[in-house]
Amino acid sequence: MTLTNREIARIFDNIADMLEIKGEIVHRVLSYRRAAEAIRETPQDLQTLAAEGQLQTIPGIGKTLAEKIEELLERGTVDLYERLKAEIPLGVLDILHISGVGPKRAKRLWQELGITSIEQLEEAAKAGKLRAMSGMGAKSEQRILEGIEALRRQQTGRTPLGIAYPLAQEILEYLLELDEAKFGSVAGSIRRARPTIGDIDLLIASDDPDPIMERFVTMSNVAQVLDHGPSKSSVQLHNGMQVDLRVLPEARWGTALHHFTGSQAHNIHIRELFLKRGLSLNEFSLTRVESGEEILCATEEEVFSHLGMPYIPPEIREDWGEIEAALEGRLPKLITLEDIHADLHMHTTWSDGTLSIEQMAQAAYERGRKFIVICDHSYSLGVANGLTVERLMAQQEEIRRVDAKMNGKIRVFHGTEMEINADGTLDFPDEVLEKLDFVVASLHMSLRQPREQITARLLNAINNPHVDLIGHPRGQLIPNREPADLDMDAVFEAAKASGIALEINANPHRLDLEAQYARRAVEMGIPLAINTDAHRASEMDLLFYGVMTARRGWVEAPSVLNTWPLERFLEWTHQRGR
Ligand code: DGT
Ligand code: CA
Ligand code: CA
Ligand code: ZN
Repeated sequence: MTLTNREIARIFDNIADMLEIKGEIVHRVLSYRRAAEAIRETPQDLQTLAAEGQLQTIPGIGKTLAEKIEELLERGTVDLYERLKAEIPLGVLDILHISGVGPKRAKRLWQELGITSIEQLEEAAKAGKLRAMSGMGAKSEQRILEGIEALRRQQTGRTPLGIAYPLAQEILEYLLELDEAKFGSVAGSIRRARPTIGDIDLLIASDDPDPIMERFVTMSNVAQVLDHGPSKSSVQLHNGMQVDLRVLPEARWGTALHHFTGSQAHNIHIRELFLKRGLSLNEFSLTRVESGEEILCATEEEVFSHLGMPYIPPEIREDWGEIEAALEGRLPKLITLEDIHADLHMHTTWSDGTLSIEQMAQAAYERGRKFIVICDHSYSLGVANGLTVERLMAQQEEIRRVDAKMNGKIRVFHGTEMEINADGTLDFPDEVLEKLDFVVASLHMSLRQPREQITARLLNAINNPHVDLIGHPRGQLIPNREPADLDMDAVFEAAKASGIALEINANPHRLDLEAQYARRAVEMGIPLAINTDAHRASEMDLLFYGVMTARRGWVEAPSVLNTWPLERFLEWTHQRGR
């Protein structure tokens, strides 16, 4: 298979990057860089040019580079590239492409901290581990995280909810500091809790928009002002995200918030219903089509009530049946954060967590949890320092000790997050699983297996009577890793038959099960658990993302294990043979 122009250009770019990391003379680096650029712009096939002996007609390509191209076309690689690759991991080049990280820094991250991929860098920056390197501090860690975010945006065009949501809140709060701003809200896909976000939409009620707009377009994280007016302004931030701000009078708040929350499909359906009643709806108001009379709605409740409907929560405004349900008085009573008082999946220093069992228990207690299950990884997940049977049993002693020490303030149970191996086997035999209070089984490895194989693997875990919960069932990572190719019909049927529960992993990188799947699970009567999978205390605060996702999936509190009183939870596990 012959390399294309693009592939050859890419190899030249990689060579340039690697020479730069090695500290080669600028001239040599540049010659590869320019060649890559010229090759990308060459309209003819390099193969054809080579056959005609015309490679040197490309600007920037002399004898040496022409020979390299010929070798690439013939062999698919060149010695120089192979030598460089043996020396420098390719992942280091990905790091080089993060804005704010130059070749010197990429090299030091690799050599001093052993970081050879963007994922590792992200993990280290979040954990505050980059500070160990001279010249790096909390600020530079933050900038690197922003750079990673911007790079991912270039690839997918969307930002994870876990990034966009806190950013939107922060900007809104900053603007609401002004006296002219009466109140405000995040709107758009963030308010609907979509797992990924295109742009941020903010609304503020005010009679005096100018100072608010001025403060907005001059924020320190603004890279470019796209639009600056009294009712609407838009900016692009340094991380690449666009933010739209609308300022409007309080009397029109309801129609505006409803309009800019969307979804578009929901809005269109609602507008049709209004038209049937002789009313036209837009972001400013309702208008009687015949008389032209305007009806203002100061709240969203008023908008819905003009259609004889109760308030529809934003998370379910997707035209997935919520409008019919509202009209027929059968909207679900969606679960709330307050309904949850347990967390059934978290890690400690026994595997890859950052805190001890006691510290995690304390942190959970401080957050109002009444019971938790410690579920560290099992031994097949070597990278996560997974537990052997011996260590698992030693851990149980410590858990019992901590549970006793907590003296009923919070109950601490012993579980595992058991690896479902690539061949479908499970890490612990039944007689070990019987000794645990709760068993989570998860897929982490070989997620790209073909559908039949990976489905059979998961079914094997579901059908094991000692497994209580499947952790993050589909294995996606937001925004970059697609879910595994599972036959979800088969998964749901097996789950139903075995009485097992499925997880909504609350970590915004996962949100797995996603809303639509959670909804199907509930419709089939399969219990769910909303867990943080926390590896540090701060990750316990991400629970609300799981709740938002559940709400988006029409989930009500009784379907969720974490809302049950302890006695009911224990009864459920006992019924399952514990
Ligand atoms: P995103 O930003 O791609 O994650 O998704 P949204 O839903 O935030 O979309 P966005 O920012 O384009 O617009 C925000 C809301 O404004 C959207 O959910 C519905 C409303 N909207 C915007 N443009 C239109 C439109 O052309 N027609 C209708 N019916 N609604 C619109
Ligand atoms: Ca948006
Ligand atoms: Ca928008
Ligand atoms: Zn986990």
